[in-house]
Amino acid sequence: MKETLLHMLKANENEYVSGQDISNVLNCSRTAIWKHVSDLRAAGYEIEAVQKKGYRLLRSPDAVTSEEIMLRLETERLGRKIHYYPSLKSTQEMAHHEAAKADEEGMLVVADEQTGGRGRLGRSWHSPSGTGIWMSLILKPRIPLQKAPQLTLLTAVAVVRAIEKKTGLAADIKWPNDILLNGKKIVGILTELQAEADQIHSVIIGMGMNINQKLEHFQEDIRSIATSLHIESGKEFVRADLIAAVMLEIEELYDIYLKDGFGLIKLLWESRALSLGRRITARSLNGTVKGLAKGITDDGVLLLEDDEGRVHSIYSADIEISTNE
Ligand code: BTX
Repeated sequence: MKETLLHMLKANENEYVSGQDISNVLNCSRTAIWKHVSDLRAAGYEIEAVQKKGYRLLRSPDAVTSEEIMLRLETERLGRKIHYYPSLKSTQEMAHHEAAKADEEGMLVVADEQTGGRGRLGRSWHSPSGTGIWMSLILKPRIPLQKAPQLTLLTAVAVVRAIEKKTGLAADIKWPNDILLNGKKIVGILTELQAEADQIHSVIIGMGMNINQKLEHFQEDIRSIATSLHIESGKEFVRADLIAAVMLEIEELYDIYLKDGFGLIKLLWESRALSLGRRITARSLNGTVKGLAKGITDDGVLLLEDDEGRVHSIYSADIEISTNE
């Protein structure tokens, strides 16, 4: 209901929408309308109410609420069910909880702020309120366990394409899950699984996107490695617009992936990858390997040729790209 009201106000921006029209569409009383208007005001919308004229929307906040995303969403399946939280420890943690209960895929968990955002290997992800996009998408593909990393690469391509469409900025992908702008991290992707034996039950794709942060929003320890769309362009972006664009890109690529496999996604990924053909250092729990990044396999595994000509399959690691070679 609140969503329909917002839709009506936005469709008639700068004009009054009469209480009678609203109550006809929503099929509710004037008191109920007033309650919805109060809720929207509490969420940051400036709505003018004038007797005999009706309601007029003056300003919308840069919110990542379900209503703001839904207004912009063009997907068929993904993101059609949204759980929004003003503040949450981690959308990833909440999505795990939801994924275990749901049979359908496509649910999106979004938070305006995360107090315990997670990166890989127990690292933390800085997620201040009102600035970035912190969200987790639940997918339920029928694919074998070892193919799950392909979805991280698919997501990286989708996010890069969405950023380019909405901002004109061309970001690069650093295997496996970082998206960089001018060499600094703008997006982190965390893919986690719920599986039984060899069967995937759910894939939970966490995305942390730095959008409107200024440099001082970042903690000192990451200022030299992190950036935001605002820092790189000087502009401010509507976060819900970017969320809708990311959902659309993921859905398009995911449909291709389910129908035709990883082939096209792999090509798209390779065309955006920073590390291929470069000398890199891969650090993982199993040790450090240095060498030439030869490519990725059809499962999304990185192939690294060391100085003795041996090719290593790297499943998970932090990559450092040599700058002088
Ligand atoms: P990662 O382990 O590759 O990166 C984590 C590292 O990135 C940190 O150790 C820190 O150095 C740096 N870092 C932390 N916060 C930021 C930031 N805001 N911008 C740039 N660099 C940063 C990458 O992990 C995967 C991150 C996924 C985050 C999403 S947010 C929604 C979902 N919920 C959740 O708890 N995690 C995911």
